[in-house]
Amino acid sequence: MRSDTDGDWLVSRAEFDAARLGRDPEITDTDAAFDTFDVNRNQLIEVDELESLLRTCPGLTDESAESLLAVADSDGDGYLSRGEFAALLARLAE
Ligand SMILES: [Ca+2]
Ligand SMILES: [Ca+2]
Repeated sequence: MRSDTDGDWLVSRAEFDAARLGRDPEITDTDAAFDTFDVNRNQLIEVDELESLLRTCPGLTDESAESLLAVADSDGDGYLSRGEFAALLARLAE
């Protein structure tokens, strides 16, 4: 049963990642964008990194990095996780 517990955790983790990331058909691009703009490699997009994204893609939105971060940061920790970043890009792409 102990190995079942381990197996369940691994499956849950994989399913979680798939559910979170896999439903966006542009996830490969979003993932690549996240890695590109996560300059300090902390797996979070902070406001400085969001600003550089907006400078790189000036036609993306008129909103400031601060206001985009405030809207997209759904768990309120002040950073964009991979999932929050993907959701933001999906929204901007509409
Ligand atoms: Ca970062
Ligand atoms: Ca967040």
